[in-house]
Amino acid sequence: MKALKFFLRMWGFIVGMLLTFAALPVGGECRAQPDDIRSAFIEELGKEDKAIYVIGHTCPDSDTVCSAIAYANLKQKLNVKCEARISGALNRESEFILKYFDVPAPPVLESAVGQNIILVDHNVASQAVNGIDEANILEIVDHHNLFGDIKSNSPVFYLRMPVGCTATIVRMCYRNGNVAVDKKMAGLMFAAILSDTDNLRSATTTSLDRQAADELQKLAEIDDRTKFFLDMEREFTDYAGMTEREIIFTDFKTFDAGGIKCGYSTVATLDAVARDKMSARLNDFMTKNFSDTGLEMFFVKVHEIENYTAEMLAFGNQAREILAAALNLDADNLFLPVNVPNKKIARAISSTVETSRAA
Ligand SMILES: [Mn+2]
Repeated sequence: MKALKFFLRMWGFIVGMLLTFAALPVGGECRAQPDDIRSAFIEELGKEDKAIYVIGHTCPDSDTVCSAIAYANLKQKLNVKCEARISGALNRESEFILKYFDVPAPPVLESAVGQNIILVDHNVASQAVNGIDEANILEIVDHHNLFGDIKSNSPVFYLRMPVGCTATIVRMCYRNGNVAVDKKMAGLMFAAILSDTDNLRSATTTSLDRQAADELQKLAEIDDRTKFFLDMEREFTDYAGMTEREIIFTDFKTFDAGGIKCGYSTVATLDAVARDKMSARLNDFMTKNFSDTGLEMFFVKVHEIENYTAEMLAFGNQAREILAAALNLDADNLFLPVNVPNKKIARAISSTVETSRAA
C-alpha cells in the first residue's frame, strides 16, 4: 500500500514536471535580462528621425535639469537622437551647478505638441510641459509617487524606483548601458543627488543614492561634499533682487487633495534667522495675494538648511486647520522641528481632506 502511494505520488510529480517543461518556451525568449530589453528598446528609439526631447517638470529644480541633461547625454552615446530641454527658467541653484561644471543650459521647450518626449523626474500632467497630452511619450524615468494621469499612445519604457533622486536612476542607466560617465555629467548627477536629498540627509535618501553620490563625487573630482553642497545652497537661498512672487514660484507644485486644488511651494533659507524673516515676508505677501493664484489652498514650507526646521504657511478656507490636523500640529503654530518630506506632507493633506469629507 505504502509502495503504491509512493509510486502514485512520484508519478504525479514526474507528470507535473513534464507539463511544466512543456509549457516553457523554447529558445529562451523568456530569459531576456532587463539590460537586453533595454538595448532592444534603445534600438527602437534609434530609428526615430526626429529628435527626442528629454524634459523634466515645470518650475525646474536641479534634479529635473541635471537628470534631463545626463539622460540625454547617455542616449546620445547610445546613438539615439536625444536632446535635453527644460520647461521653465532655471533656478539659482541649477544656474550655479551648470556654471560650475561648464555645461550650457538646455533650451526651454514651449510646447510638447507633436514632439517625441522622454519625461524625467515627474509623472503627472499638471507638472509637465505644455501640450503633454498631444506629445509622443517614449519613456518615463522617475522617483515619485505614482499618480498616473499621463497617457501614452504606445507602450512606454517606464523606469520608476523609490530612491531619493532621479539622477541616481540615470547613473544606474549609464551602468546598465555600459557607458562611461564623463566628469561633467558626473558633476551634474552628483549635484542633483545632493540637491534632492539635502546632502544625503533627507528621509528619502536610500543606500543607492549614497552609493551613486560617492562614485559620482570621485568622477567629478570634488574633494569636499558638504562644502560643495553649502556653496550650492548659498546660491540657492540667496533670493536677492527677487520679488515674493518669484520666490514662491521657484519651487512650486500643484496637487489635488480630494478634489481640492492645492499649491505647494518650498523655500529654502540658510538658518533660523533667515527662515523667520522669509516666512514673515511671504506670509504678508500671500495673505494679500492668495486669491490671485486661482487655487483653493496654498501651502508654503519655509525651511532652513542647518537643522531642517521649517515653518509652514497655509492659505485658503480651512487650510491652516487641515494642515494642522494632517501634521499633528497646533493650528496657531505650524512649526516643524524635524524635516518632513514634501511628499509626505502632501499625502497627509490629501488624506485629511478625504477623511473630513467622509465624516
Ligand atoms: Mn527629483
